[in-house]
Amino acid sequence: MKKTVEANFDGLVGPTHNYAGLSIGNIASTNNQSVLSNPKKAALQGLTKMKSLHDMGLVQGVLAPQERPDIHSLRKLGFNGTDADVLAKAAKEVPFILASCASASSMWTANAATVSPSADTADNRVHFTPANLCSKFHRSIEHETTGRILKSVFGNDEHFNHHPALFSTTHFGDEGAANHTRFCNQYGEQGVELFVYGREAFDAAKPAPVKFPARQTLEASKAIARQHLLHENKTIFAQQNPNIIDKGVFHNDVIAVGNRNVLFCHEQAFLNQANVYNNLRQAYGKDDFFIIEVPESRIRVETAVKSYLFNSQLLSTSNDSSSKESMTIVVPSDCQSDQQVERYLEELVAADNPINDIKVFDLRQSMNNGGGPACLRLRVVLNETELAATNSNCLIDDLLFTTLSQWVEKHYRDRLIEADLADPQLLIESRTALDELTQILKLGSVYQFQI
Ligand code: SUG
Repeated sequence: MKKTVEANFDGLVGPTHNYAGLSIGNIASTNNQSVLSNPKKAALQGLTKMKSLHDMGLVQGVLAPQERPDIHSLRKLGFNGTDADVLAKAAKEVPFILASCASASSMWTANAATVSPSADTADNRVHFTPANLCSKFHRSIEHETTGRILKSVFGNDEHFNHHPALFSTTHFGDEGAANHTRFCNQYGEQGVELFVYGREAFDAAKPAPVKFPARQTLEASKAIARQHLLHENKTIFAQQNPNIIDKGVFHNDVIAVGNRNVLFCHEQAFLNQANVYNNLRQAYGKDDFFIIEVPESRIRVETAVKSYLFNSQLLSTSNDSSSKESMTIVVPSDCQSDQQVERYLEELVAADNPINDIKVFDLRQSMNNGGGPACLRLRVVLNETELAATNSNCLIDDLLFTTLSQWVEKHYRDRLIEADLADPQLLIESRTALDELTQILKLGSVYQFQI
């Protein structure tokens, strides 16, 4: 078996990072509407996490941000004239739509796509489906550019199979890897893919949240599993508990995380939770499957949403051939602000399970919009041939970290409020920065202003 790794591709925070309160159902986003943002700090916080994972010996990639404000979308809505005219008219008439077109939300690459490793797919290629993100307008305009960026990072047809996003209607609402987890023995072996959905779109009688939207549908998850050529007996569909969506769990990765033989989740994460566990154990097939379930009496769902305990990364720190599993849990510093959560984490790493180390990151800029460590990364399992076929200019090493940090220092503002989004100078700064970035990462022309 070829040496296989799980690479994490983090989204680089874009120059327009701001707090516009765009995501109903995402409590942090709503609560922080109009707070002053710091795009420079946000980007540097993200880069620090990337560098640390690289320093741990993991393969860490970076995905470029998108062109924002998205003048092209505004023009599609009838605004015309020069770019400055478009911005001024949109700011006057529809400030909320301008804010949507200026969001740096592509930074949360857990929502960029669903990825199935070649060990799971019938054509032995790595499959990618960019998420249509059609539940929120500001995110629905990401998938075309996301597709182009993914193709320029994973640009070899022999190893990579790129699909277009699903139909952009809420019947097929798809939020990508945030609702998808893979379990396996070794990364290079066939795994079990778990798709978590919020509702069934074509059956209104089925359970669904009542207060906040269920962003992912079963129909979308099944379509992805079909087009990724997954094996039926290794694919599981589970419904998220609708009650917790109403408490702010807008993606499954806010309440559960998995890696290899470990599922770490809240006891209320899923509907019919015991069935979900049985299905997973059966599909996984070996008896070393760990389910670490946190009871409500220990940590309430609301506390999990606030601290983002489950929006953690579980990183295997032992190599494939080692028999003893060893994992590090990467959590946001917000977990330290809550005593119960902090105490729980101390017990977790001391207990008899594969998780035995904690790494804490200050990701406050992203967290204010509901984006923790797991939101910021897209996992791509790659064997050595596939890794060699990946655009190596997008893999973090000491030099790229320094180059990107300097690039951020040079181009990013350190304060941004909503009124700035209409500033034509911000658009020029953003395009100048991204044009330079495509050269650093050798992406070719991926942005509309370059095509
Ligand atoms: O889609 N927030 C993002 C956060 C995405 C988190 N991703 C995962 N859980 N994987 C969202 O709700 C807020 C933007 C604003 O309000 O300005 C936002 O889009």
